[in-house]
Amino acid sequence: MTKILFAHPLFLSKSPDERAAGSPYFPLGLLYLAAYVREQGHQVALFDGTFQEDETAFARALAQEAPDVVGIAALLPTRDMALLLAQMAHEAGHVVILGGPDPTKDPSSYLSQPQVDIVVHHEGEQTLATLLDLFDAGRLTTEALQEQPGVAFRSAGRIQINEPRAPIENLDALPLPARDLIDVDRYLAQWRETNGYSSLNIVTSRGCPYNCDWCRDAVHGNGFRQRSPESVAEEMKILKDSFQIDRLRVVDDVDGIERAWLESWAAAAEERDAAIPFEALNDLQRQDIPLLDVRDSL
Ligand code: B12
Ligand code: SF4
Repeated sequence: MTKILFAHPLFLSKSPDERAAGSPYFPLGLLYLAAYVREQGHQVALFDGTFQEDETAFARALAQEAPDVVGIAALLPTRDMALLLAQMAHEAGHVVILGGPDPTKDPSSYLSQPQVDIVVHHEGEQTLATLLDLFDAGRLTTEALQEQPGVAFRSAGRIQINEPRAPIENLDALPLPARDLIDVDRYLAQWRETNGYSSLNIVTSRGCPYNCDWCRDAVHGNGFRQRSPESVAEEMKILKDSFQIDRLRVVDDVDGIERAWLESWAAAAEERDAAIPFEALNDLQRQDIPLLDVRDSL
């Protein structure tokens, strides 16, 4: 069993814009990864920079958790902090893996930094689990990485970027995000203080069938995959009962594509007393009165 410490390198204390927005969401990608590799038998811990003073808290987490591997997520605005945490983990002797939307877009710009050992690009669950299995077996070597889809690494002084891994087709087979690893109440308190209501994020699908130039190589690819309405409604029920949230934020790449799905979702949520008002990144051209009626029931 390999122990991995995941890290979210966003510190509100160092991000005036995020602090002013007062609407923090913990990135669900890391929680999906943690739930998945935990289910595969690996040990997980998580460092959340959000409410920490500065990066010295990460040094404490490294010492306390003593992980084998450190996995850090990065977006463009958190790149510098992700690389700083990677440096600290590298100096403390851990294997350092970076992943998320920005390393996916440009693995080389991360691997050109010596503190980054491996980049996982695109959807991360299966690739990361394979890397942790290899570590466990003492075989996390450059030779073994040659065979692995979804990774980028340095080999003989050059950066090698392997093909993406085939996407997970059945999203219902994934365990729910490991929200037990974060301080959800702290997030909700922050929401209530700044917005007067509380909100948590949720994923109902992955991928997007469109091809807008600026985001063509999205993390979850061109194949649109949707969870079943029942699985989403069951997760909503858990969130509603456990945290009494006022709203949901649907963080799918794109939504509102399949009207029949939305109608089934509304029915499944009503059946379970799981309906919660939600917001999403939706193209307004897709809206019409019947659709808004469906949404009104959530
Ligand atoms: C929802 C969303 C938001 C929401 C919520 C963000 C949150 N904190 O949850 C809001 C609206 C707040 C937001 C804000 C911003 N966003 Co945004 N957002 C998204 C969106 C649509 C989905 C993200 C998501 O939750 N996906 C679902 C999860 C399950 O997937 P995931 O996070 O990608 O994780 C998977 C893999 O990436 C990988 N992975 C992730 N982390 C790690 C770590 C390791 C170690 C490993 C191995 C793998 C791995 O495995 C995960 C599971 O498969 C993406 C679009 C996209 N397709 O990625 C843009 C996206 C991530 N956002 C983007 C941007 C630019 C921003 C902003 C900077 C916008 C702005 N100017 O303010 C801010 C930054 C916020 C911040 N500081 O975190 C860009 C990032 C581009 C880049 N190169 O980094 C994206 C990719 C949109 C785009 N196409 O340009 N965003
Ligand atoms: S996720 Fe949005 S911006 Fe990206 S390709 Fe799909 S519709 Fe276009």
